[in-house]
Amino acid sequence: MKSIAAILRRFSLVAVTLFLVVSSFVVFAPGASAETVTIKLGSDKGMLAFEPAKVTIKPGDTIKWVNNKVPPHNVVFDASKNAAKSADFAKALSHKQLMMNPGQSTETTFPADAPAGDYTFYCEPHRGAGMVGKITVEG
Ligand SMILES: [Cu+2]
Repeated sequence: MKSIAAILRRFSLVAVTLFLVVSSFVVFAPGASAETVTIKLGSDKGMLAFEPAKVTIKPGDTIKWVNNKVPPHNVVFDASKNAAKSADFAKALSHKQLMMNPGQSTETTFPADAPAGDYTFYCEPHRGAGMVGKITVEG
């Protein structure tokens, strides 16, 4: 009887472990479907522009910023022109550190609870030259 109890206990441990593993997949499944969109800093033709300059994403998606032509560049989200109406939120999305070398990259992930709407961003050194872009987060 003792050995049967031991076997049952072991089995239940395995069952609980399996349950936890499987349920964790279920919980994180929506995160796995999040996408990564690449935006180049500096166009292939050497223009001071983001390429593409306008992107539509869903909450939870990631923007991969790839330093391309005519560096240095950075990414700063406009403190006032953002759907979250929050300078702190804009700051959290930004990458102020200048990227000096082509091929360098950094990422911005929009949180799953990011408010829907437009988020304007720019490159500090080239803002005056029109290096500005917009992310639209779908509701
Ligand atoms: Cu720039």
